[in-house]
Amino acid sequence: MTPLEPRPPKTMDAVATFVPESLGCAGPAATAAYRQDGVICLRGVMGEDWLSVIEDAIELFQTEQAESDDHNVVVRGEGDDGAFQYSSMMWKQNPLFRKVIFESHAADLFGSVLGTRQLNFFYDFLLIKHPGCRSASTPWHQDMSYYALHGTQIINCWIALDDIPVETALRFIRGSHRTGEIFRSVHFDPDMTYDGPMEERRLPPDFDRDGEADVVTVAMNRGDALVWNARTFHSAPGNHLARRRGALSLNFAGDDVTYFDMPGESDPPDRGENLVEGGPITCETFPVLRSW
Ligand SMILES: O=C(O)CCC(=O)C(=O)O
Repeated sequence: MTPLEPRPPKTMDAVATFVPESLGCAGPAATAAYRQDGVICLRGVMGEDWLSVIEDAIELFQTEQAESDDHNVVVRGEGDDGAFQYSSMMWKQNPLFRKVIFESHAADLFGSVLGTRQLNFFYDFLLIKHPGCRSASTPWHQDMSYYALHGTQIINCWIALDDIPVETALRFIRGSHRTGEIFRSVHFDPDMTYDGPMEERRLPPDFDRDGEADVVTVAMNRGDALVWNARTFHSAPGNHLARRRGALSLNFAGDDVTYFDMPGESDPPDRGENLVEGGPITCETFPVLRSW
């Protein structure tokens, strides 16, 4: 993996940051900033009560499930002390991740940002940059490139499980969700490619070489969350720290989202049950969590 060159701090503005109005509502200022910028940071969304359930879920996953799970990917860069591990759709076999998704206030809070009448759960995604996975940078990408979905109301709610200084924090291109263009999927493992990628789509621009790019970032505390639109470009450096940089991302879909019978490999690879091109996505794999 090629480490990202750190950008000079003066070229990076801060992600708009809010304290939620209540456990289940981000508030109008947060929603307006999400619409405008395509990314916001919400402070203290998960308390230690839910964070400890998430840690137990990870423990169960690592000790009993990860090894036999096809969705679990471990990438170790040459010379790195630690690996970059990521896994999705854990809720299907892990009752503790299910508890967080179905019983916590997450759906209320994140659904309030999306402003939708119905909220479907799309998938869970665990990302652990183990200590010293220095070269495990995450390339510039839009989540939407990987999804077998149409629509604009898809959010990634990325909950920090550790304190994350700017050196290892995510970076976003402010407002990039509004261009309408979806670019080609790029693999997080630089030695891998997706089968049958949609080649009519352009490859993502290299924003690290674009001095004009409006890059925003934010340092996070354990329990804070970033909420971004699936079309917003983002990337992240590797982990140079001697401690874990972990996150649990919960991905939700709203009213305008329909199934895309995408040619080639999607990520997550799960396509739901009996979905048809342009039709609703509600099924066992993408259940409705809330209707308002
Ligand atoms: O944690 C990271 O480094 C990358 C996260 C990300 O890009 C994603 O969840 O889409």
